[in-house]
Amino acid sequence: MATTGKTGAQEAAADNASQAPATVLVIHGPNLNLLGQREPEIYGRTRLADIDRSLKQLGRELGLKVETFQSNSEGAIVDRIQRARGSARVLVINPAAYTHTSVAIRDAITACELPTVEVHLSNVYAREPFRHHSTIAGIVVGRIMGFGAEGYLLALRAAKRLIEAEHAAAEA
Ligand code: CA2
Repeated sequence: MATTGKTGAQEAAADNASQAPATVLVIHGPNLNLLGQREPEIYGRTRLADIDRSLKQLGRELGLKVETFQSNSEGAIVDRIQRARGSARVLVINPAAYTHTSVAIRDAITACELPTVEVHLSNVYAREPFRHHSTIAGIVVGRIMGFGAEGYLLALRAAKRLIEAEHAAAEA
């Protein structure tokens, strides 16, 4: 896909001028399609479709367009991140198990140059040691974990703040 070649601040200025709502892309990694159907003691009873519906509703309230994407495939997630460059303004991602293993997803996030918020339903530090390492922790703006499905809504509010900060920087 062609990119605009603009910086984040230039994108912000363009959004402002056109009054188009900024797009936030939310990506859910492998097995999150099972949310609410298995292991509710760890991941809660809320289904992924309910999370996506809540995100779109909050997006409307915040003046944002929310696009959601789930895949069990690392390559499909990399492809979706690449396509977001130049169209989305912020990336919110729960890479699920790929959090702990994927250099490819880390490299895609770096290449797309989008400010990124990492989300986890559970507090990974209260779980097995292999969940303590995140390949993307060092390149994201911030991480939200341990608040269940609510964490995605907190991340969307954080995304709104990031976009507002870019607008302010573009106008300064
Ligand atoms: O806490 C999180 O959000 C995780 O990213 C979830 C991943 C896990 O591998 C990470 O360490 C932490 C697992 C997602 C699997 O989701 C399921 C949902 C329902 C039933 C089974 C798995």
